[in-house]
Amino acid sequence: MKFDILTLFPAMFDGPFSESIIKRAVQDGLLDIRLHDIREYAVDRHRTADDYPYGGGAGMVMKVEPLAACIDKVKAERPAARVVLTTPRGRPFDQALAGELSHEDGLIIICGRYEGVDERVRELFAVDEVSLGDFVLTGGELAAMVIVDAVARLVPGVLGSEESAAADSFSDGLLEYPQYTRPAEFRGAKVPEVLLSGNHREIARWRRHQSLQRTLAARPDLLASARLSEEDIKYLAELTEGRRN
Ligand code: JD8
Repeated sequence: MKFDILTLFPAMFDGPFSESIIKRAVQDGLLDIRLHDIREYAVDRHRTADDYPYGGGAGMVMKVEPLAACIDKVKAERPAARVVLTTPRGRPFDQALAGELSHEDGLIIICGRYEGVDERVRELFAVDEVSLGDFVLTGGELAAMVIVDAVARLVPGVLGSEESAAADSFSDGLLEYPQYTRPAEFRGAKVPEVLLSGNHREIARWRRHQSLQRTLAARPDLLASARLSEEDIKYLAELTEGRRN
């Protein structure tokens, strides 16, 4: 899968793609991540990438010419890629969108800065606006890193057979059960007995119940679209019984 990231701050991306799973996937040729410095496409003496907003107001706006020149260049190299613009007004990014994007041939991700990008970028190019969530970042770079990470791990071969995206939180729409490793007791805190029992049916049951409990407590909104069995529904009824709500 090919990622092309358009940014004024390419150095921000040095860290996250140089470690662990993403690093290995790049080395293995499963991912091709390229960074494009938008400032290199500014042709004036000062390589200006921002300017004052028409109509006045606070802050600066990312200029259209350098960004358009950069998009033209990258699109010529990647004609089949989908273009994504990170912005707080975009479609909320979630696991379903990550899955959708992972089937694309390539992604061109535009990182805005300042107060945002000149509106004509959206007008002139077929861009899909994507938001990480309802909070404010200083620019689109961190959002782009999150999108690359979440999409890349869904590309076949990126996760080893050890990992595997199938059993994740969200694959069945519930939060994950608690995890433990050795030692069996630490500072008096014990690993639940059932996990040491070797009874795999009981372990699976316990984990499912933990997932249901946690989802009910922290994210009850997820239960509406979770894939639940008759048993799950019974268990949830038991949990909510006596709460009288
Ligand atoms: C891109 C500029 C900052 C945004 C004024 C200063 C995504 N979930 C998210 N939160 N914030 C962003 C995001 C913020 C950005 C840019 C993404 C470019 N800013 C601006 C508008 C209001 N501030 C984001 N994805």
